[in-house]
Amino acid sequence: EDAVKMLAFDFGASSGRAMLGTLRKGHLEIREIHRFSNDAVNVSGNLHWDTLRLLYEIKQGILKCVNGGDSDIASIAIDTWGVDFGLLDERGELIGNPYHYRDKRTLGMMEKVFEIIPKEQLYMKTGIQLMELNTVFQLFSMIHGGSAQMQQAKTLLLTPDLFNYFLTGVKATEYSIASTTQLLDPLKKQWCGEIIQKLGIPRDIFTDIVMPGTVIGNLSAEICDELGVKPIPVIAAAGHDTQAAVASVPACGEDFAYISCGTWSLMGVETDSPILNDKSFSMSFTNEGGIDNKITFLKNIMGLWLIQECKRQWDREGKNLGFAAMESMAREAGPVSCFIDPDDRLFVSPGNMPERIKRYCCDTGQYVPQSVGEVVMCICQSLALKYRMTVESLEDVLGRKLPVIHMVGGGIKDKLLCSLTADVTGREVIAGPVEATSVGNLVIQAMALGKVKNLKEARRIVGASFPTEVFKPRDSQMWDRPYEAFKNIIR
Ligand code: LRH
Repeated sequence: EDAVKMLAFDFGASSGRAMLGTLRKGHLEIREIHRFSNDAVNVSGNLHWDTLRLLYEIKQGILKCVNGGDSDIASIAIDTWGVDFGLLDERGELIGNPYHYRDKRTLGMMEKVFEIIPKEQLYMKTGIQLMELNTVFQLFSMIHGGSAQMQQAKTLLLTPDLFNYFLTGVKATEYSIASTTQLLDPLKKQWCGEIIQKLGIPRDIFTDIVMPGTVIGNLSAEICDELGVKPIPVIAAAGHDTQAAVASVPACGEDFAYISCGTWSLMGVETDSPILNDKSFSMSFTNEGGIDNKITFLKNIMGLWLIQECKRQWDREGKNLGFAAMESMAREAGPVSCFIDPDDRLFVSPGNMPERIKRYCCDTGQYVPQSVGEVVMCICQSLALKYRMTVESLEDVLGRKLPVIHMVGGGIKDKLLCSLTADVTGREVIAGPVEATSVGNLVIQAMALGKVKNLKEARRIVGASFPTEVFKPRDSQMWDRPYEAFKNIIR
């Protein structure tokens, strides 16, 4: 029969999973093989990823898949969060522990870079939203601080490419993840040599760019030996999780807005070419490289990080609440008249989030949320209001209406957030699939294997294989006044 099996590894900032996908007669079935938490580690004041543990989990995933009877997988692909990287020395060994994009070393680096390259110029040349966590500012902080690691570095590999290298021994940079660095020319789809050179970053640490769907190589002989498996092809699908998620949006037409809901909320549209003008710059939209030559024109919004980080604090205090419990407490609390700007700098770093949210409300002269339910409600309302602001800005830049919003990703398990998004934006929300990134990763693998023609067909397959839930807007006018209050708070 014509079934094809593929294995997807999807690493988010808070958890990772291995998903087995089976594509049979235009239908994709997924099965979770392995799931694990991804915990950032603070070492002497610096925040790092536990990269070697993640490699261990990849091996566990492959083993569980093969030992569970599915040794006949056609390919493997890995997607991860954006912007972060590892450095290799001249022998190809990893130098140090890769840093987390929330590490404080980038503090103040944007201003320093803008002294060398004015911010409008940096935006127009890369099309990327100016955010402190971008690779460009991470690298500059190392150059500026005289980092010994940087002096030793021969190769830079972004996180998914680093894992591809650990698995195959091949060094390559996949285009979608490269575009998150703010060092890529979005028109030429090549490294922006001028920016790299002006900032004093060594040009030769960057490897060649390969397009999504490229076969990187087979599992290396050492890995096959260690795991007792056959050499399986490793594909650079979309290295960037956000692009995998967008590829999974089950829309039929071209005209849709999406929100990829995870640690971040990535909200935008798909376009054929980058939008680089004064409006896109002043509204802080990013042009990231996607699948099938598409550009995702979107905004990074803080997202469920706010809730995840509250949960971590409440866990430390011994409250031990699940996300579902937190959601029902928020429903019980009902609408609260206090709002935060989810993207305020105050909320970027890890720590006591409920306390910071209360402080924000107090400093802005608003009601201070008290209970768990009120804090969670304050976050969900504020996110929905930010989505409304973002969809209105998108319509402004594009000059057309966006009546439907597709929400995908783990965050849609929070139905309060989905229904608030519909109510507050006054737009229909179509929610699903939940496993958007893994599903996107799998359909891109299927495209690479020649089993799916293009993105359009991939989306049709997703639509036919996974359920969606529709949220119609209710009482939207009720949110007009809160929206005005919200806009005043965020300036
Ligand atoms: C979401 C994401 C996002 C990036 C951020 C660092 O997981 O990839 O697109 O901006 O992580």
